[in-house]
Amino acid sequence: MTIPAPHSEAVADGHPMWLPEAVTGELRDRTVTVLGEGAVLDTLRAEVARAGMSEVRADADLLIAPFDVVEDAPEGLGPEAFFHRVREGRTVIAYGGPNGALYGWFHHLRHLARGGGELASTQEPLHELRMLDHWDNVAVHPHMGQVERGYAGGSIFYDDGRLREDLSRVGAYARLLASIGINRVTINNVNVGPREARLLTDDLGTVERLAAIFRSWGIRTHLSINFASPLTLGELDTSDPLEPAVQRWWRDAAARVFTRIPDFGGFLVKADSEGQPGPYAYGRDHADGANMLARAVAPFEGLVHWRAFVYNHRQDWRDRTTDRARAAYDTFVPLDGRFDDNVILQVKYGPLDFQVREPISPVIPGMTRTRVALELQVTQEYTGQQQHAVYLGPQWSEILAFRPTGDDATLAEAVQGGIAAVSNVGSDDFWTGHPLAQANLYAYGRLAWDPTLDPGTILDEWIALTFGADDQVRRGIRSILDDSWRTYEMYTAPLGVCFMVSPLNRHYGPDVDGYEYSAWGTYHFADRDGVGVDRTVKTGTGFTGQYSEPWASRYESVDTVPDELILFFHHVPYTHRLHSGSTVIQHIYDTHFAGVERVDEMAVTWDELEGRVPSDLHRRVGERLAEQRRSAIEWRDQINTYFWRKSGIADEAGRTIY
Ligand code: GCW
Repeated sequence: MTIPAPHSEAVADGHPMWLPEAVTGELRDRTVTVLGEGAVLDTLRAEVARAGMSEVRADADLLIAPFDVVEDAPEGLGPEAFFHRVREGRTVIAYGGPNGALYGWFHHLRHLARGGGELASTQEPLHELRMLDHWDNVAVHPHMGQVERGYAGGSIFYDDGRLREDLSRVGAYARLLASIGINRVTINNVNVGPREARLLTDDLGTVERLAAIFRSWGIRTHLSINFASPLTLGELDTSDPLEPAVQRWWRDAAARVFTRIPDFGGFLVKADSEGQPGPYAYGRDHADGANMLARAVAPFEGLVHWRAFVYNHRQDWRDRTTDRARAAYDTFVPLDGRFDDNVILQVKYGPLDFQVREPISPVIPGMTRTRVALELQVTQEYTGQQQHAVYLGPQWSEILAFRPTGDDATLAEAVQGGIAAVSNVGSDDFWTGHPLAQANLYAYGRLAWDPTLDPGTILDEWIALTFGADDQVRRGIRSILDDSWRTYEMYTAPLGVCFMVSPLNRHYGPDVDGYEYSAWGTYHFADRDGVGVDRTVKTGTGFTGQYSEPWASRYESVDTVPDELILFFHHVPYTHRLHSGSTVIQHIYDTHFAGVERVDEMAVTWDELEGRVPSDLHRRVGERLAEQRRSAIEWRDQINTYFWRKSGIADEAGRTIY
């Protein structure tokens, strides 16, 4: 398919992200038959009309129909599955249920954008639950703003205390999410303030309106709740989960929501975590808390996503026996088997907090009798805050392909509760601040659908759907984004040591000791001889013991730990030699110099695309690359200087260190 020359599409609302009108150009004036009824199929009918297709009763160029009426369609598949065949100029999309029909349609658009041709493909998502969480506040938070860790302007839902009047952008967003197979959305921040708590009570109308928009695109809506609501909303004097009045309060609250929103998804809960209330106040545990809520939503087939992000955030840095990395496992693994079936334990991919490099959280393979969901962060809190071009597809793909017990199931297969991630969109004209960060949202959806997809192929899809068929654009953006995650890793905190970000500047930019003497439990322990955290069983915090074999032994020994994680697991001398052949100190210098050089190359490549992508978008990315370069140099120089001063060991190549 040819997409017309670059232009800034006239969309009142800003750039259309992927799926500009041009994508469906080839379908104009073609005929289609759509069989089936219901809200999602109505949406699909509007889609084909929008593409300029006309509906006919028979002999259409495109037939969209349920599996059972299509000859040689596959059998035994679920409602989200579809079969897509293009043969001799005719296209068939056979579907299991309405969502499958929609997903098949978007699969067809992807196929056309990448050049079309004959094809026969059957698809079904690995996981039933593919979710995006919004950390959007209804009321502007004094420190966190409208969207916590949001880097793309305001919220697309709320503005300064209320639901936006114009929700057309939410509709456009829901369509984009449907195009990548997302079927669940949580519409408010996990840190639930007093204004947000009212979404569950007198402001249910807001939830209802958003749910109606998402529903038409096959997406179910969830709400983050505050565990102490019965108490803080002034109705009871306790929120003890074992107290019958509290249980009744939640049952009533759930009944109210489900009466108005019958396909409501359920509750997401951050409890006893970073100051949020929870069951601990009453001497109860997380299973008591989660099950109480689960029983309130169970009659309506609702779910409770209970987050495992629980640790002591008021730690004394002098105390070497407490290890934040251990916290989630120590808290939740003893509760394995006690959670109700409709509880999903939502676990961040690493034991700390969405760092550029962490080992997999041992909680995920450790909870064999609990439904566990993997949580990723599309919003780039610790990966450049949508100022830096960092394509996270390769990181997620590595996480999903990890084999927690050696050769058995991958992590993607092990997470029975599906996948969730924090969204990165906002009111910004380009949706994501950095236009190239759209690729992360796109990739998240695609990997949640099929974790085995190649991140490079996913990029090709996103590029084709967004910029059309210009191969120079494709090659340019691929060369900028393919290794950008590793580039970011090169110029920031080295070898899995984590953090080193600025506490004062909201985690943006370097501050090597910024968290070193803080209460947050994220330390690197650099001294004149070495750096890293001893988390071994033998001499350290014992964290490596939370893994199964082969990882427990592999991480325990400096001889077998992967280079990129050595400082997460070990405190080693600067002169320690890595598997790569380099010493730790020389590795730090080399990667930091090379990282900045790679950013320079990214900027040159981007310049060459001028005139081939919309000019406003070209300008925005250019500005962000300049900031990325400035910031990368700052990282390089602060990290290199810090370690040179600590170690007194010079750079072998004699480059400038301050
Ligand atoms: O990464 C940290 C963020 C907090 C966030 C928290 C969490 C919503 O810095 O802003 O709070 O994680 O995941 O709950």
